[in-house]
Amino acid sequence: MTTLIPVLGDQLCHDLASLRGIAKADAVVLMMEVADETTYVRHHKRKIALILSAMRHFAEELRSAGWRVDYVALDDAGNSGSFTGETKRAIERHRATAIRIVEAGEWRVKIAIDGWAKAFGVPVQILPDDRFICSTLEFQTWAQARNELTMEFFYREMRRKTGLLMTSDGKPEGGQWNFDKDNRAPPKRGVNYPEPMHFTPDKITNDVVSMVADRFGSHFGRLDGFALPVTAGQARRALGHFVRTALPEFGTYQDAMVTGQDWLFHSWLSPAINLGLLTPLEVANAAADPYAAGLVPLNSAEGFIRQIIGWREYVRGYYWLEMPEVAEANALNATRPLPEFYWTGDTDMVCLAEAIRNTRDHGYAHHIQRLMVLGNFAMLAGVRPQEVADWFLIVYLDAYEWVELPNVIGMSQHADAGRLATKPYAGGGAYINRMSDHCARCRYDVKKKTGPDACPFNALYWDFLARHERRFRRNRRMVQMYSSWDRMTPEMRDAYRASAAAFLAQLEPAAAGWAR
Ligand code: FAD
Ligand code: DLZ
Ligand code: SF4
Repeated sequence: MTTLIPVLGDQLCHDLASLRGIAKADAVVLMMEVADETTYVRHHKRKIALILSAMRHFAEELRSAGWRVDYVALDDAGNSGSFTGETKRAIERHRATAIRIVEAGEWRVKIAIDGWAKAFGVPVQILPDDRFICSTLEFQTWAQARNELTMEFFYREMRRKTGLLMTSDGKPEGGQWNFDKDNRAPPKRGVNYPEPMHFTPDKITNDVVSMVADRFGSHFGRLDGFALPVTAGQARRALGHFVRTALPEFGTYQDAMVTGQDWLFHSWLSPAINLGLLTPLEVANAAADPYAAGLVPLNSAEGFIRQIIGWREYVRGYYWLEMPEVAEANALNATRPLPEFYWTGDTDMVCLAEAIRNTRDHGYAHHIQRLMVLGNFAMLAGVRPQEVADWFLIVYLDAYEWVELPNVIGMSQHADAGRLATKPYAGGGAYINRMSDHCARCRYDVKKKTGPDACPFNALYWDFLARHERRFRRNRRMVQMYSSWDRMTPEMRDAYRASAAAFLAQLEPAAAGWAR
């Protein structure tokens, strides 16, 4: 009697639910490199290399721990190219009598797995993914009791549940749940930004990198200089390094953007967490402990922990609550194709060019670059949200649909009609100027309102508000913006709209077929 335990590429955790409570002698762990997953969108080259290298390392570790592991490599003869095809072949190879698997992170894969019991004629046990702090069922129960899915209230529940940053009498540390108001400092001159920890690639990684260069050479992104953590041990070292070198300033500069500084005080841990190399609880604890020891200020510890046990858990709950409809949501009826410069970085807008350079070089841009530069521009320009979502899914090393889609469709494009965020994250040049040093280097003038030399974000911002006036005028969080619009002369309003139209008319659309 052999149980087959498929472990998917983002389930690289030794404490995975499917690996617990079963005798190693009765099981075969199946890991599959498959063409379907490497190409369902044309992922960044570095992302494919990261995932396959981490999978190969994990398989080695499982073998060392005494598991029988059947590892199917991408180039193996007979590889069918799909999870379903490879699982079927493995059942036959091992005469497996049962399958045990942790629920998939993405809808597409869940639907495939749901069909396995019938297709293969063996029992399939699908276990909840308890690496998350909040189960999908718990989130559904929480959501059903509310009209609005306010992240802040969800986050408080997670603080209570985990006890993180809570006093012994059940109050939040520092008397407040959220210290975001202390976390909006613009960049200062003379700040020393730490580098993330680099890991020299070993033979496994070098082999994968060569294979990716050969096979996926036409995909977006740079592959040279690969130095990411690919094992849990390395990821833990990277976490320790972040806590020591960057966490104390994380909160203060969380929203800042600086030309040439690709990480600032951010952790760059999302790829490792999303792969399963680190659990969210161990990451959150690693920030709470130095706070308790007086080594990290509360605004930083709280700001960081909120991202992990608040936002990350919240978007995952939202994904499973709202799928599959949310993938097609387009509340603002945006139809413009993605501009070509999202692929080339060839734009005079320094804020966008910088974010795209960082994305091409590392498969990374930090949250404010994603939200207030790349996402904001796409929303103001009226780019079709599904194209925006495909782009984000392709280019970021941490992008899996469960986390990418809510952030794009809900948070950044407002395409879900405000289910995730009651107000669109729209901003003009003034916001980017306040939070970055980009505008001083830009050929556009951030202070100019209209005309060919004016910062395009300014006219696009007002044009967006004008285009969607019927939807947003009554939004109580946008009253101030519409009263500013109302105070403008009709000539000024016309000038904004004409400037936006002229800018949008010269945008070159990306060549067809870029996503798949
Ligand atoms: P830090 O700033 O150091 O934050 C710490 C951790 O908090 C991150 O590692 C991450 O695990 C978590 N986190 C922070 N914000 C979020 C969030 N909004 N949602 C989920 N987790 C969060 N994150 C992804 O992991 N994958 C994505 O595909 C992704 N797509 C995004 C798309 C858009 C349009 C936006 C606005 C945000 C997106 N995010 C995504 C969230 C966030 O930008 C990244 O998690 C973060 O930039 C990762 O870098 P870091 O590890 O340095 O994060
Ligand atoms: C993203 C990705 C890629 C590029 N390749 C693989 C792969 O070959 N094998 C695998 O198991 N997983 C891969 N992944 C991650 C999967 O897309 C992810 O594990 C599932 O979609 C479930 O979220
Ligand atoms: Fe971006 Fe406008 Fe500033 Fe240029 S001036 S960097 S386009 S915000």
